[in-house]
Amino acid sequence: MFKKVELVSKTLQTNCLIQESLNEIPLVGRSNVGKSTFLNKILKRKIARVSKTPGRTRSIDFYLIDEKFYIVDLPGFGYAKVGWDLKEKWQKVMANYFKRKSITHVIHLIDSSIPVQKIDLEVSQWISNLGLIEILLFTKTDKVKKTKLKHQLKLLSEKFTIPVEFEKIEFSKNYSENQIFALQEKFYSVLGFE
Ligand SMILES: Nc1nc2c(ncn2[C@@H]2O[C@H](COP(=O)(O)OP(=O)(O)O)[C@@H](O)[C@H]2O)c(=O)[nH]1
Ligand SMILES: [Mg+2]
Repeated sequence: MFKKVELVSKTLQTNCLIQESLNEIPLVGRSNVGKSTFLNKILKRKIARVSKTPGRTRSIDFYLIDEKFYIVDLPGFGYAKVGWDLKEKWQKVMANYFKRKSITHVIHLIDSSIPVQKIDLEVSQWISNLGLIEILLFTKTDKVKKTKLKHQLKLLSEKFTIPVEFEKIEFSKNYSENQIFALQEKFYSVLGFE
């Protein structure tokens, strides 16, 4: 489905972002939620570094998909050790980034294998205050027993005030080609492409 993927811009300075043009769909998540793993799978190449040390990726990376839209990898939050928790730098940088008119939806990655995290609820509220549509993407679903997964995702979803009509997306690093293909299609449909 994604035919052409290019990393077109990588920057830490929000005043150096590429011009607003095509739609862009940002990915946010706590450090270690599995964001790089997800990106590598959905982009089908090892573009994003899967890091053993949380909180390392701090740039804003624009991936141009089929010359139609961008998937934007944002710095992880919630890793206070490197001064990159929610209140400090993350919010400052993000407040600037999220002013962009080319953003309507935000994909918020949530670790399905652990209980809901306060910081995730704060980010969710923050996204909602900006008037953006939040889509929850549950990662690491392979770590939860199959018989428990549905219940666990329901429990987590209930903590977030996302309108029921919005799909919650599931993901595991063990997903097959076909499952990845379906996820790519979802990106297209979320942004209103065929
Ligand atoms: N079991 C399992 N582990 C995962 C999954 N996704 C990521 N991980 C592990 O979680 C850790 C953090 O992953 P990473 O992609 O670097 O997270 P990031 O900090 O959000 O970019 C790594 O050790 C990954 O191997 C998944 O779907 N299933
Ligand atoms: Mg990462």
